[in-house]
Amino acid sequence: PILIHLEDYRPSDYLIDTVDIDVRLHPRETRIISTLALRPNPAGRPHAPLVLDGDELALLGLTLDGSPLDSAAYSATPAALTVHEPPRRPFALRIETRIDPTANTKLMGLYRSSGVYCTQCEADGFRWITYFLDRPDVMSVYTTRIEAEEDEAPILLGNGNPKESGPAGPGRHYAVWHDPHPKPAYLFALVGGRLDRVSREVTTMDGRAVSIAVYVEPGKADRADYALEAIARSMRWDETAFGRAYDLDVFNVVAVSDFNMGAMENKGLNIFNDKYVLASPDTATDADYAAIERIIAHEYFHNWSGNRVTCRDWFQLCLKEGLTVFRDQEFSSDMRSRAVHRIGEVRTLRARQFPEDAGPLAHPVRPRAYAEINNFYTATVYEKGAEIVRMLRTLIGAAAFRAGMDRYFADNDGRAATVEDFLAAFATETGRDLSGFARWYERPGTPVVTIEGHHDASARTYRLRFRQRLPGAEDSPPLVIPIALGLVGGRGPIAAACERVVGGVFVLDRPADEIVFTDVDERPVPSLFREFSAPVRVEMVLSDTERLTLLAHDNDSFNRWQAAQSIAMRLIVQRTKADAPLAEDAGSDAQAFVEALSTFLDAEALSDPAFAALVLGLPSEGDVANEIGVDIDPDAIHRARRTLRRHIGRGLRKRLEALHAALADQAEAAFSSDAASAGRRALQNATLDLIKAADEERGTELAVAQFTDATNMTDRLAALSALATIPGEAREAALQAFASRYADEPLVLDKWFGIQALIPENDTIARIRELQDHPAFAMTNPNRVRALIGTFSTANPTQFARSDGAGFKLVADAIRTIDGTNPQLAARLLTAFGSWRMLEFERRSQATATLGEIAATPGLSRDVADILTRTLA
Ligand code: HT7
Ligand code: ZN
Repeated sequence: PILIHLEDYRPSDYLIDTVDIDVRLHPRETRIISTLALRPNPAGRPHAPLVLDGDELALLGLTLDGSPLDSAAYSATPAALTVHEPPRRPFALRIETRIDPTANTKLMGLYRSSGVYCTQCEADGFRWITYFLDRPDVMSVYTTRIEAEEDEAPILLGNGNPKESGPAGPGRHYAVWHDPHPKPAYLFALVGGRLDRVSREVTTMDGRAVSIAVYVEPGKADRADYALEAIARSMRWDETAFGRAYDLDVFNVVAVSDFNMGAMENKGLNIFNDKYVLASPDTATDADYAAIERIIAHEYFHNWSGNRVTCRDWFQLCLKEGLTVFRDQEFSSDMRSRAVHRIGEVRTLRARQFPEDAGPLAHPVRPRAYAEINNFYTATVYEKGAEIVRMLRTLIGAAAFRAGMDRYFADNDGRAATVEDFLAAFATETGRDLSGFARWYERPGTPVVTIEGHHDASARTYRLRFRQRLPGAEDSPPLVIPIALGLVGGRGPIAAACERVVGGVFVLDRPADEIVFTDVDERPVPSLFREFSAPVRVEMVLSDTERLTLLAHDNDSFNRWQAAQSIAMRLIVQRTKADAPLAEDAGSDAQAFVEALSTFLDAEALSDPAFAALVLGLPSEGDVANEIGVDIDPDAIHRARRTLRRHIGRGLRKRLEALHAALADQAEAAFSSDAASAGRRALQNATLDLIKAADEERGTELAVAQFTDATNMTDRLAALSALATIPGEAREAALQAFASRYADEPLVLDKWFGIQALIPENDTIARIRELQDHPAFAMTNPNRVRALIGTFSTANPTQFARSDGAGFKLVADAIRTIDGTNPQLAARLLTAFGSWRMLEFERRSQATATLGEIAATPGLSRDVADILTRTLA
């Protein structure tokens, strides 16, 4: 594959000050006339040819300053338009192209989703619409004229503010939009279609009236209110938390049903996957509401971190994505429970980013080379990128962080910036040298921090020794690791002094270091990496008793949860390795844990149900596989986890029943999506799950009742999930009832596809093959594919990694089919094979054979070929 290297970056030879783009929408023959005000870039090469990017384009017309160009003066291919000797002064190029939006199944560039014209230009989709300098450091002021049949597309939306609109010949109309803020082409967007709308006014902190609106498919406006209010909350929060106000007269969000990712932050015109817009109590779970709020906020926050300050090149992707994830995390924490939210973030990081960093697709947060940029929208760039920003704040403190952010925005407004520009703002603000810290952007892999503690009773000291290493890169210079910590005793946190701990944080910036606390009378338990202060693996030998001290007495909620997880992990790993039959496991080693959970539930379940639900949740099968790391047998992990759940369920049985009943009684008559109500439902459903683990019959009884009586999707779906793992009539009847009730609701049927994809039984593969023929399923719709095939490959390890290879084959077949229509989607599905080397020999051999078969497929896309080459390397 041809690699693009960061070190080869050079400024564009030409700049484009303004773009006037005229788009005449037509299902098959959309015409685009784009007029570019070009000039040589003083920082570029003099006398360079002008090479504009294209992809599968046909040139219909070309003029320079109003005159047609001589055919010898330029050359045009589907992939590039080259003007050999352009003028050495500003000049205007008028380019006419024609495209077929209906045939566009890649969902990049201009395409149609359920008849609605929409665009997706990040990372390099604009070149599918017209020839352009399609790189983020070329920033232009855009005016967009959109013309369409009035019947087909009564709504016409563009970037920026609406300027004029009116009739354009019989049955046709047009609208002109102008965006005064210079932007790169990847933020260009337009929409044309028949859409319903909800809207309201907001006033910014500087007194600007802004009309915010959400556009959805006809008939779905009643499900758009939550998203609309989430926009208003996001705007307010960015003003308060970061001093950032909105900068246009309108802010529009459009929901479409065919979309490759979650959403896109186009300037003033965010386009969303409808999964992250539409919500009603009957169709959306609490997790859906939280995701909608988060993604609405994320895309809105890009208005500053991404749009006003954009990226110089795609190697700097984390500059906008990591920072914006950090911002959306902080927003969600402020809207909901901070501790509960942080635990959720860390679970995602460990489930998605840690394995990526440990496998063949590992890359630095700022990659140095890529073959296909669309394959670098990864957990590493997004989630680890956000952790780096979080560590920076921990290192310099909240006030300096805010001042640094202000400086970053001020110094880089209207610019295409780099990671160096970002760090420079904080270095200047604090006077600190951040060059050591910058290594986080360059080093792939999850660091391991090993810690030993020693209490000297006579000296009344407690010594902590730290060592850090980066597996596979042991000789690399140390990272700067902020460790938030404290000491905990049998009655709670211990106030002990240590001069190297400032504001509760010790900074480990050497390969090894040690710190000493004084005035420590009792032997303490260290509470380390509070709030998960750095994205590392921690190795420290602690007994279950010590961990239970943390669960009971730490004042850091994250570490209380972590203590319970660590014990559960040890118990599952031990059972996996022993792999004793269910009947032989008496569970005596789990007794203390079960008792501690019981005490915990009595004391806290009803005061913080959301947190209690997390403490009751065991590490997933994937978490356990990642912990063990080699020779994985997913069946053994599944059995071990099920056995432990059964012990816990049996040990807590009475309490669980009582809690389930009490929580069901507390349910409000009218549904509320707020965090308190969601927490109550989370705990109720966690108790149901454990009751089922202890006693399938009782679990079925409770689940059937809950399924029938549920007044919201969270409870209905939790009941269905509980039933889905118990073979029999009750399961099939509930699945059938659910499918009939939601036959006309594609997004809800996705949940139904997903639940069946998760069934850990041998028949699941046959079930999935059958579901692929279900009228509601389509290989061309990314949501459907992710719900059925994606859920199977990422969350059903026993069936995906079956030793006969049937699971791998199912997914490989889907990848090959999808690659012909939507390479981005196919490549994402393929990343499920990223952990194949962890598997035991037989499964590993099956994975190699399947990957080999994919590799032998003729005409693979660059997207899939890139992931495949790296997965097999
Ligand atoms: N900035 C966006 C990333 C993106 C994307 C979105 C939709 C379809 C294709 C895409 N390629 C890249 C979304 C975000 O992270 O905010
Ligand atoms: Zn983003």
